[in-house]
Amino acid sequence: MTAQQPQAIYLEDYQAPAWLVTHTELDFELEEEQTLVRARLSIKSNPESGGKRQPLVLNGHEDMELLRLSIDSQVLDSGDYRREGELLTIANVPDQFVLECVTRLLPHENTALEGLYKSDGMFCTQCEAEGFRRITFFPDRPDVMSIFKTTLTAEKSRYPILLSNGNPVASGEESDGRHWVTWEDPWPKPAYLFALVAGDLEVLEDRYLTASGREVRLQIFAERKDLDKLEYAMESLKKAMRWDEEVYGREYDLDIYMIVAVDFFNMGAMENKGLNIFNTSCVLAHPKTTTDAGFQRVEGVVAHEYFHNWSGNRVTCRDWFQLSLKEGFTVFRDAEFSADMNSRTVKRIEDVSLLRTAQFAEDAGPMAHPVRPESYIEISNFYTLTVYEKGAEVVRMVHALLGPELFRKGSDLYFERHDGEAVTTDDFVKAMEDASGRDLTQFRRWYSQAGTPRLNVTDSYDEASGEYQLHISQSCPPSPGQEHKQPYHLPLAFGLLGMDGTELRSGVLEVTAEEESFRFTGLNERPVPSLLRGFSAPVKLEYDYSDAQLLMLLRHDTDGFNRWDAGQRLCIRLMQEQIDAYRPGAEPSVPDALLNAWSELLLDEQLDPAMLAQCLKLPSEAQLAELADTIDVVAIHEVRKGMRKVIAEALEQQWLAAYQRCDLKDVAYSPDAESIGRRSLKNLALGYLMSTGREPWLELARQQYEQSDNMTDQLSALTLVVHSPHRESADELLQNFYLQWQHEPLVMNQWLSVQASDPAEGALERVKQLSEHPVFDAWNPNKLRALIGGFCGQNPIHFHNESGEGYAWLADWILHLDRQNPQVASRLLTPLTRWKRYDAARSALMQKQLQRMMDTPELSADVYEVVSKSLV
Ligand code: B3K
Ligand code: ZN
Repeated sequence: MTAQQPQAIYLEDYQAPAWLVTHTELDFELEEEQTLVRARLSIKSNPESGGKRQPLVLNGHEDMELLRLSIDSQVLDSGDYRREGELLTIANVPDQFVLECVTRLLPHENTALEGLYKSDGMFCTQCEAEGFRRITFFPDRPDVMSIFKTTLTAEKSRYPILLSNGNPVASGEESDGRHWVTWEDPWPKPAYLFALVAGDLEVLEDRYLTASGREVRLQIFAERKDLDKLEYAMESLKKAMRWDEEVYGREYDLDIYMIVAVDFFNMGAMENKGLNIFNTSCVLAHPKTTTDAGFQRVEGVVAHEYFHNWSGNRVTCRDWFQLSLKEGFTVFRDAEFSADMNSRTVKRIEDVSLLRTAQFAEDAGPMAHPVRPESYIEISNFYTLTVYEKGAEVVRMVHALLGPELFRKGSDLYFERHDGEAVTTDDFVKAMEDASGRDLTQFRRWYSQAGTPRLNVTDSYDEASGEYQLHISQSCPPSPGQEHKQPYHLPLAFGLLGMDGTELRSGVLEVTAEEESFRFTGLNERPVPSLLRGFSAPVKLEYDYSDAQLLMLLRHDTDGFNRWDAGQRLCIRLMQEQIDAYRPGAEPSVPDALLNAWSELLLDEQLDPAMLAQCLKLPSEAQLAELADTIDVVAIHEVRKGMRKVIAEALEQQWLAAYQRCDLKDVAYSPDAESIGRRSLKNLALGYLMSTGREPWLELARQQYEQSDNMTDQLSALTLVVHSPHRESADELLQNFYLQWQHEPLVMNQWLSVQASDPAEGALERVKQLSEHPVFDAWNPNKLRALIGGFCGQNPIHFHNESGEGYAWLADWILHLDRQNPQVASRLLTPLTRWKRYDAARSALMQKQLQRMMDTPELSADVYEVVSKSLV
């Protein structure tokens, strides 16, 4: 426990800022041992904050050294202000004044990677959410928007590139080998969007002509060795710019758009105005070193950060409780972009799978919170799947309820009405209401209530009258601080099918009541309902389907998503029965009806391979865990593995045929949707073949490993061999892979992950050894996520080993990392927070580690919040 426990802050306490900063001028002297920052803030009282003059309160991190403070050129002495914790208060200030402040920073010692820090010798920044207060004293809150002018001075030979937001307006050289550049950003912005970069970087340049004919200079910067990995990001950026013009009518608003790739970064990327900073893992892409999933991530993240220019930067958040205003909306925008660029159904399946496993688990755990949280201790803990992914689902439902035209009218109104403002999720919904004439009062509960709603559907059919009814009831389980929930307003997309697959009806029902029925007439047979098509609302839907009905939907549903979902439901039911009845050594079984249906699908050459690959994947262990009452990691793992073997053996010839059909041997690698689909089916087929345990397929995998010209096929083969019982081959290929790729950090992350998730005996020992390996770097978040996140998140049978050693290992790491990088420490903690979901012995062991952390003095606010909430 910390000496003084970190305090929560509440949405209901929000007050408009007492002071505004109209202009911010920053001078950085970047040196090896220190950085001096001179800030010049033009401050005036906020006429909207309620009259009475208030003291000036600025945020400033405790580690920051204050060298000088003046108001209108009058230097203040220490009696004129008070510094307490993160706050600096000046009691007497005029109505309007210029505050000057000089601070001294030590970026090379900044291991939290927030504020100004060094990544591989270059200077860079991360200011969202509250990093700017580590650079200078400032009202560091998103509703204070200021026009920034920034001058960077540094030694020219080490830091030839000096970048900040906006446009470069002046530059020069000093006699001592230093040079400087001044940047001006004409758009007022909150401090969290400030950025600078200084380094020795190479650049890929391009141009973009906006719809209204303005030319924008596009630049992507990276270290010299990565210059050949930037083209895909550049193409993605141009596609995103075009798409936002066409779909949302949004144009870019500066003359220059820059992206910089850095290797040390706490998350994926950051949308700083005109100067995005990216984790290398989300911008570098090359067929030899990047998998298909990696290419798609680059496309999606480049687009996401670009879309923020409107949904986030031009219209920003009033306070951090409103985070989903920009994140939920922007995730919805990037998901639609990716759907338009690739396969819509496959993108939807991938997103829903993530939601159902990880977000549903979050919604059912101790950190559950509404899309718009009501309180937080540390905002960094709220960059969650709920705020991002569920937030995107909420926007998707608005889209479904209004339809595309009215939704576009609503987004136009939102951008026009709030351009240059810091607003709330309510303002977003209001714009949608005003543009459409719809009442979304009840719908707003999606923002304020946590938890995953359940929809229970039954039906009745009257043969004599041909009348069919759907009876729908909804409920939502309690979540921390919210015992009772009110009913939600949601769109339920549906179809009614005849048993031969003919579609009899389709449409969207608007569900609003706790219980209600919908009536359909003129039906000559009892239909099979296809419910929640396209996953039209983020709920758990229960309907008592027979196996025959699910098989029919798997074969015939016109909604691709529900076709896939019908297959998943069948498998889940089958797997759950065997998990519940599991005894060590039991032989899993798969009914012929399912094998026949899969065989039929596999032989259907007309089917899109990407879609087929999705349909033929068994639900993941994580998904089965989320659905269990008490999670039995061993039963889940063994049943899934056993069923895979049965399916592999029964359909061996079909898998081989699919493998051969999808092999793109003589075609050059391309990350287009069709080729990605073929590779995913091919590698799925190879996985099933390997599951038979037969020698020829080991040879096939080794051959693929050796002969493939791309990382997707090479890494798939490596993973399958490493995760198979063929230890000798596994070790040989791991060594070979290491020697081939040891100088490519992103590939080495994969090498670590493959081993961290290896289910073979001795996994904990292996990851402990890997943590001593030269490629592992405990200061680098990507390496930590690959090894520690990989083991604790992707290797459930070993992390949850009944000895409890996996839990202790994770807790040791968290306590170590908490002192160096609290954000990363707090994120890695997630698997332990789920302790209540496991059997008594395991949950006691997990709880013990949480308690051990809780008893540790001086925990960061980040880790303290997660640990203390988990123990309740
Ligand atoms: N807005 C950033 C996330 C910042 C996280 C700060 N802890 C990236 C994004 O969502 O686009
Ligand atoms: Zn975002």
